Amino acid sequence: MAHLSPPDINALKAGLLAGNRASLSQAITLCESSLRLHQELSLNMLEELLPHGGKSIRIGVSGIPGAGKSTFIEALGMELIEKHQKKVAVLAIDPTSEQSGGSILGDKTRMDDLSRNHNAFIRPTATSTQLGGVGQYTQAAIILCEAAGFDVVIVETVGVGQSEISVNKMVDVFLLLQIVGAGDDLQGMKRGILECVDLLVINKADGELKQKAQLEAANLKNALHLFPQKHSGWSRQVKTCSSIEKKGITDIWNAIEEHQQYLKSSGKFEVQRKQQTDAWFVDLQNNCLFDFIHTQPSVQALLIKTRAEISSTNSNPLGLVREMKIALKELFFRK
Ligand SMILES: Nc1nc2c(ncn2[C@@H]2O[C@H](COP(=O)(O)OP(=O)(O)OP(=O)(O)O)[C@@H](O)[C@H]2O)c(=O)[nH]1
Ligand SMILES: [Mg+2]
Repeated sequence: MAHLSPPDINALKAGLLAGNRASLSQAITLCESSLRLHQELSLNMLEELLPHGGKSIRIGVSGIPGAGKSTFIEALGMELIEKHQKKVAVLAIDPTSEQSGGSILGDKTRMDDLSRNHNAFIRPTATSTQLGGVGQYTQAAIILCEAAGFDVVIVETVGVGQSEISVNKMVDVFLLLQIVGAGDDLQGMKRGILECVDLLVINKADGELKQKAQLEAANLKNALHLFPQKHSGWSRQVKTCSSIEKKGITDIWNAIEEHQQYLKSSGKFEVQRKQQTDAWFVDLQNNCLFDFIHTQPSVQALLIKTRAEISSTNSNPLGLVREMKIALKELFFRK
C-alpha cells in the first residue's frame, strides 16, 4: 500500500457504485492504509458514499477455530445467491494474525464456490493498525460493500480475543457456531459472549454426530431459558446444521429473516444501527485525537525523551508517565 500512488477517487467511487469488485477492493485497501494522504482521501470518499450504505443485512459469524465458519458462510452465501438472488459480501477478520505478525487468512478464507461467483465478494479485513481497532476498518468496509450493491454482508471472526464482541457492535444479527461435543455448558461460555448471540448454531450435525448434535441443541434450548433475554427482547434460537452437506442452512436463513423482521417491527433496528454509528464515530474521533496529538513535533520530542530516559536509567516508569503528563499539560495549556 505504501507504494500506491494516490488513486483517482472519482473513478473509484463511480466504479464502486457500479458494483465493480476491483474498485470495492481498492476502496477498502485505501481505508486501511496508514498513509496520511490515503486516510484523508478515504474519509472524504466514505463521507460521499455513506448515503449509499446501510441497506444490507449485516450478519456476524463467530466460533472457535475450526468450528466451520468459512464452510458455513460458503453454504449460506451460495444459497442466498442461487435461491434468493442476493449479492453477498464476506469480510473475514482474523485477530490471530496480530500475533503471528502477518495475515494467515490467505489460507483460511478459501470459500471456493463463493470466491468464483460474480455475485460474491470475499475480503480479509485488517484487525487493527497502529491507530485503530477492529471497529473502524470493518465498519468502513461494511458501508463500502453496501454502496457497491451487496445485499448481505457477513463478517467472519474467530472466537478468540475480543473481536467477536467488537463485531457484535457492527452487525444486525450475531451467530455463534458451536461444534458437537463442545458441550452445552452455557456457564462456561466466555463472559459477555452470550449477550451478543442471537442464534446459536451447532455445526457439523452430520454422520455419526448428527444425533448428538440434535440432543445438544435440545439441551442448549432448555439451558437458555435460565439466562436473561437479550436487551433487544429477542429470544435466542438454537439450530443445527451441516455446512458440508448444506443441510439446515435454509432454516438458519429463515431465523435470520425472522430476527430482522422482529428488529424492524419493534423499532429496534433503527436504534441499533444508530448506536453502531455512534460507536463508529467515537472510534473515528479517538483516532483523530490520537493522530493529532502524536504528530505534534513537541509531543514527539517529549515521547522520545521519556523513552530514552527509561532505557538509559532504571527510572520508575510510572513516575516518568506522571512527569510526562505534567509536561504534556504545559505544552498544550501554557499561555
Ligand atoms: N463433518 C463436517 N465437517 C465440517 C463442517 N463444516 C466444516 N467442516 C470441516 O471443519 C474444518 C474447519 O472448517 P472451516 O470452515 O475452515 O472452519 P473455520 O471455523 O472457518 O476455521 P478458522 O477460520 O480456522 O477459524 C474443515 O476441515 C471443514 O471441512 C460440517 O458441517 N460437517
Ligand atoms: Mg475460517
